[in-house]
Amino acid sequence: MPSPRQASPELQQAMNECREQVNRTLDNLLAVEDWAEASLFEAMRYGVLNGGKRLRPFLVVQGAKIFGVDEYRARRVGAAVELLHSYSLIHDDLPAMDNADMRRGKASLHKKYDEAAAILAGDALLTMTFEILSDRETHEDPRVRVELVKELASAAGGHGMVGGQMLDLIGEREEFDIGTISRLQRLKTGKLIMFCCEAGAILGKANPAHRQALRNYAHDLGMAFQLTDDLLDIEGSTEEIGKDVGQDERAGKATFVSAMGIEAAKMRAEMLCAQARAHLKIFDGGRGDILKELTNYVLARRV
Ligand code: GRG
Repeated sequence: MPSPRQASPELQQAMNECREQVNRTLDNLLAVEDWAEASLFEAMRYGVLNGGKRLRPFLVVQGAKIFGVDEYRARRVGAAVELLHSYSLIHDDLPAMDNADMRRGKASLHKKYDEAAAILAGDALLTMTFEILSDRETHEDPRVRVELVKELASAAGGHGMVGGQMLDLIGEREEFDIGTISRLQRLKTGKLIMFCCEAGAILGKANPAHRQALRNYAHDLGMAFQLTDDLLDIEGSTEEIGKDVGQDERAGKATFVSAMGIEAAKMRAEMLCAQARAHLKIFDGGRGDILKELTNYVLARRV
């Protein structure tokens, strides 16, 4: 198998800059004052501002850039997605789900605080996501705001991330075929990543062909990202990924790696990334180049 290329210094720099800007946006959105319920906001801040690659906001910002969207707006949408993503990680770590003590190299939220705080912080982050998307500051056109809300609700709900999480839990006690594993991963990880890329097209009122190209790219990138996540659970270290490794195997989870083996999973990730890059050919003048380059980061990532 060819070894994955490293991400370029330009991509690393763009990702670092975006992460810092998004962290500032998140810090502002989660400002806490001397309220009686301030402890809830402390827990929310802990769950969101405790590291994280901010890959999903990067996808929103880069997708939006293709269509010349104002970066402030794109960053708001990216930050909103990150709040929702953080909620999913907080709830995923709860004893009723993955029962994980560590997240992003630190104590998971229910370990740092308690289970009630983790449930409520997650709930508040999820609802805040939609408060931000529906705010006029995100886009002046209400149709754009409604579309963002609808598409994200659909990506994150019962036929999206939450449905995927349910399949993930069922997969701990049932044997899944490769088709069901594929569905699980598309719902749990893929749909949110697809929303991120599509959000740029929604904000920029892109034509249907451009919007579909981004959806196709995101589908393949998301599946490759999940594959590398499964591989890191086997081949990574706790220091690198900031959580316990070997969790999937211990929980008897159905993944592509358990179904196909390590080498076949790596080849599949390579193939998906090549396919993802091909979907971006529709964008002229190098407008899709940074997203193309991102596929190398996904293949090479150790975190
Ligand atoms: C509890 C409703 C509910 C959903 C949970 C996202 C999720 C669904 C579970 C997290 C476990 C997991 C491995 C999901 C696959 C998606 C994934 C790779 C999440 C981790 O995303 P990263 O690597 O994390 O972008 P950071 O920490 O960088 O933000």
